[in-house]
Amino acid sequence: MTRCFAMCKPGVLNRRLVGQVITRLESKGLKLVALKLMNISPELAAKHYAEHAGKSFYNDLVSYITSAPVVAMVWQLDNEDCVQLVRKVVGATKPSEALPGTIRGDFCSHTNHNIIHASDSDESAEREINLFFKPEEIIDWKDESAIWY
Ligand code: FUP
Repeated sequence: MTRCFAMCKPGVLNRRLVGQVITRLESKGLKLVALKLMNISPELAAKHYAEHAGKSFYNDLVSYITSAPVVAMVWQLDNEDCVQLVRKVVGATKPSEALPGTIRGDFCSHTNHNIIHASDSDESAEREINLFFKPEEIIDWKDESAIWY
């Protein structure tokens, strides 16, 4: 079993796109095991984006991610491919490189507002899931339809 942290970024609620983003990931067969509407504090933003501290876009990134509520999610798959699969559905970081059919390819046009975050490795997934969710907020429900995906 593997997991991936994902997050609808500020603006997605305003654009009424949360349902469509979740639908893309669900339709692929990914299992939603945690979901939370929340505001991100500057402290949490700094921890989440620690690897980007000092980069030219860092300050904009932190002020954007703290500017409005986000939808934090944990997705799960019963094999080792969860992060890779989520990132395929999400698409490339730059909307100009994200293929049509991906979430970023279909719903955004600027890198700094690229609609969704997804962990880029199993290690960052574990770190980010622990940053955003308590263990009891993750519900690994029994999935009787998994054999069909
Ligand atoms: P990703 O893993 O695809 O979200 O991409 P990164 O971790 O490289 O970047 C994190 C976020 O920083 C992106 F979602 C958007 C922002 N960013 C910029 O604004 N400009 C850049 O040149 C690169 C990233």
